[in-house]
Amino acid sequence: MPPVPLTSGQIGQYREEGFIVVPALLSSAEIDEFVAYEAAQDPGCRDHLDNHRKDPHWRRVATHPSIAGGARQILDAEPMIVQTMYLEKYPAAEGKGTALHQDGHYLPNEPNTLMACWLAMSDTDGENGGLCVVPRSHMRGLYATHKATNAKDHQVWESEHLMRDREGKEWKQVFYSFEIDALERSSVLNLEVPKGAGVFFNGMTIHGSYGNRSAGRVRRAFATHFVARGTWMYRSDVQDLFPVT
Ligand SMILES: O=C(O)CCC(=O)C(=O)O
Repeated sequence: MPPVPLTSGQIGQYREEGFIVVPALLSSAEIDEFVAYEAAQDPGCRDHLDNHRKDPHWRRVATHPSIAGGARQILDAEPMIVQTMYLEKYPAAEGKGTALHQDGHYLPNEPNTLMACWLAMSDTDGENGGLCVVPRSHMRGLYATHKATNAKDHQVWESEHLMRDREGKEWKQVFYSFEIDALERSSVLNLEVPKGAGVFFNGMTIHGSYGNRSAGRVRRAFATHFVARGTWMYRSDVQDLFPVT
C-alpha cells in the first residue's frame, strides 16, 4: 500500500489539537499478517521495548512509510524510533487500560520532540478500550501526577530506571503508572479508530485508555514512539535510538 502523506491541514490540526486521526495507514492484509505472526509468538517478548531492532515484522510496521513518513512530516526532522509496543486488550478482567498520562512523564527527553503513532490493529472505540485523548492538552507542559488509583480500569505498577545525562552522569529514578491530577472526565475524548487507521499524537498530549467492556471485541494497537534525531533520552534503556532509514 503506498504511503499516505499528511496534508498541511492535518499537520496544522496536529499542532493545534495535539493529535490527528489518519485513516488507512496500513492495509488490512498488512495488519492481519502482523497479528497472525504475533499470535504465534511467546507473549513474553512484548515486555521489551526494542522489538523493532530484533524482529523484521515489528520493524516493518514501525518504519512503514505511512507511519515513519508521518512522523518525519510532523517533526520536520529525521525521526528516530524510541520504542515500540503491541497492545492487545481482551474483554473482561484481563483487559485493563493505561491511566491517562503524558508520554513526557515516562520518556523525559531534551529538547522535547517526543511524539507517537498509535496504529489500530482492530476496530477500536470507547467500548473495547480504544485510545482516549484530551485535545489541546499538549500546550501546558507537564501536568502534576499521582500513581494511578483506578485499579479496576487501569494497570497499576512502579519501576526504577537508570537515567543518564549527556555528560554521562547517572542516577536512578522511580516511574509509576502516572495519572494526571484532577483531570475532568468531560475533557477526555474517546476516539473511534478503525483497523488500519492511526493516531499521531504529541508526547505532551494527555492520553490513555480504559478497560475493554465489549462482549468479545479484542482491542489491538501498535504504538511507535519517535523523537527527532539529536534529541537526548534520559532513560538509559531507550538511549539507543533506531533510525528509520
Ligand atoms: O493503547 C493504550 O491503551 C495506551 C497507549 C499509550 O499510552 C501510548 O501509546 O503511549
